[in-house]
Amino acid sequence: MKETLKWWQTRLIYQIYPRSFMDSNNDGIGDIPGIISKLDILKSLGAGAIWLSPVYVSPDADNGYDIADYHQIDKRYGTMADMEALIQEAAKRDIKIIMDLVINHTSSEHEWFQKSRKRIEPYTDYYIWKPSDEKGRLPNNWTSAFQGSAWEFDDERGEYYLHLFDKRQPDLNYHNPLIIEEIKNVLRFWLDKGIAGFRCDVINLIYKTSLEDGKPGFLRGAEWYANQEGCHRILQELRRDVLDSYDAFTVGETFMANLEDAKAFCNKERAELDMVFNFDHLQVDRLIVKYIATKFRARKLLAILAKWQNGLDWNAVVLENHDQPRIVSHYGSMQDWEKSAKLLAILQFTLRGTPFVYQGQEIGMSNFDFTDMSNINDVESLNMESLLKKYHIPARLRWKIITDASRDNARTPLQWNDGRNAGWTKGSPWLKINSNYTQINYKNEIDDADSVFHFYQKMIRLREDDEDLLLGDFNSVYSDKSLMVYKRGKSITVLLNFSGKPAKLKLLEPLLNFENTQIIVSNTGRLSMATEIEAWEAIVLKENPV
Ligand code: TEU
Ligand code: CA
Repeated sequence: MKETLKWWQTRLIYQIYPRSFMDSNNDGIGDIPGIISKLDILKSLGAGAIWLSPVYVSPDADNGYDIADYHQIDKRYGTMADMEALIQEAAKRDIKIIMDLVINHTSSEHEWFQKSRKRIEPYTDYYIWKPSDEKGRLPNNWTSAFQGSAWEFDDERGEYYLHLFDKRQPDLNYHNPLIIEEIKNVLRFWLDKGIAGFRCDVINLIYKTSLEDGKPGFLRGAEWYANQEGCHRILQELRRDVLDSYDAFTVGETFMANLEDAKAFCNKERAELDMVFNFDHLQVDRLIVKYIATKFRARKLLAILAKWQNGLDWNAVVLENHDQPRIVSHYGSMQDWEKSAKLLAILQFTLRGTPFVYQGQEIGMSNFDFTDMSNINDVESLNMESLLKKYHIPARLRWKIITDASRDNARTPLQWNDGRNAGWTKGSPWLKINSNYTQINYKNEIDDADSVFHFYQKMIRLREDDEDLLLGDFNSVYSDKSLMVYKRGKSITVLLNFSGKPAKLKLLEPLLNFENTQIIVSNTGRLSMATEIEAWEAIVLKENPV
C-alpha cells in the first residue's frame, strides 16, 4: 500500500515565510542564503519538502503576495543564483521546493498593469476594468477581503479596476486567453529550474463569471467569483498543458470552498489540483468572521475534522500558516505551553493527509506580544483599523479585535537562540521579535531531548512509519466540551484533552477497550491507562498485533 503513495503523501511539507525565517546579511529582512544556512536543521526535523512563500520582486503591499515580476527574485531575498543554490542544496538533502503561485492578482506595479492602465496593447484587457456610469457609481457592490469596496478608480485610465484584496493587488482577467498563456510561461519557467510544484494562492477565486451585484453578506460578490466552472476549466488546462509534463504537485489555497467544491478540485479524473487547504477546523472558536470570538469546543472541532477527513480521500493537514494565529496560542494554552504544544502535534500527525508545518510551529512559537499599532505591519490589520475607526469603535475594542486576529501573530522572526534579536539578525528586524524568545527558541529545544522540537521530530517519523497513521481511515469515537477521541485504521486510538482540567474516562469505557493495547506516544510520559486523563494530556494507543 505504502509503496503506491506519491512523495507528497508521505513527506512533511515545511512552510517558510522568507521574510521572517533567517537574516543572513543583517539588513533586518530574512533571505534565501539564510534559508540555505538552516537546511540541515530542517532535514533533521523531518522536512521532505519546503513551500516557500513568495520571493519574487514585490513592492510589499502584502509582503510578496503582490508580485511585480514573476521571473525575478526580489533583491532583498537574494539573487536568482541564490535561488538556484537553494534548489540544489535542498535536492542534495532530498528536500523538494514548492513555490507560491499568486495568480489571482499581480502588484499594481507589475509592467502588465502599468501598460494596461495606459491601454497599451496587448495589455489593455489583462485586468478587470469597468467605466463608471454617468453618476460616477461603483461598477457593483462587491467587497474586498481587505475591507471596503473591491473597486478602485484609476485616474490614468479613467476607469475602475477590480481588486479582491488590497487596491495595490489588481485582479487579472481570466476571460483573456493571453493571461492563461502568460501563466503557463511562469509555470514552465520555475519547473524548468527544478522545483517540484506550487502552492496556489486563492486559486478558487481566479475566474469571475459575471460582474453582477452580490447578495448581501460579509464578502459580497463571492457567488460570482468563488469556485466557478471557469476556474475548474482553467486548472484542467494548466494541468494538461504544463504541470503533467513535469509531474508537478499542486496544493490549492481554496478559501471559501465547501466540501463539494473541494471534492471537485481534488477529483483524480478531473485532473485539477492534488489537494486543497481548508480552514474550517481553525474557525471553531469564531463566529462567521475571524474577528468575532466564541468558545472553543472539542465537540465542534471533531465534527469538522471528521467531515473533511471522511469527505476527501486525501487532506492537506494544516494548523498554522502565515495568515493564521499560532496554534498553541489559539487552541492550546500558554499556561500549559509545552504540554498543549505537544498535544497539538499529536493532533496534527494522527490525522490522515499531508502535514504542513509552518516555521516556528515546531518549537511552539506563540502569538505576538504587540504593545501598540506601531508594532503592526499586516495590511489586513491596518485596513481593519481604519475601517473600525471610521465606525467610531473605541480604541480598546479595536485593539482587542486586531491583536487577536492579526496575521502578524505568525509573522514575527523565527527564534533561533536566546542571544540578541533571537540570533535572527544583527540589524533591526522588520517586525518585532516576540519577547519570549529567551525561553522559546531553537537552541534551547535542540539541547533538550524532551522539547517540543524533538516531539515534532518524533511524531513526523511515527506517522511515516505506521501504516495506520499514514493510510488508515478516520473514525470519531467520542467528544464533549474538551475531550476528543478518534481511531485511525484498525489499530490506532487517539485521546486528546483540550483543557486545563483533568477528565474522567469512565464514560468512555463502554466505547473503548484498552486491553491488548500499548501507549505508543503521550505528552506526559504515561505508561499505562487509568480512569483519568490529565489536563492537556494526549495519548496515542496502538493495538498489539494478534
Ligand atoms: O490568503 C487569502 C486569504 O484567504 C487570506 O488573506 C484571508 O483573506 C485572510 O487571512 C482572512 O483573514 C492568501 C495569502 O495566504 C495571503 O497572505 C494573501 O494576503 C492573500 O492570499 C492575497 O494574496
Ligand atoms: Ca537579509
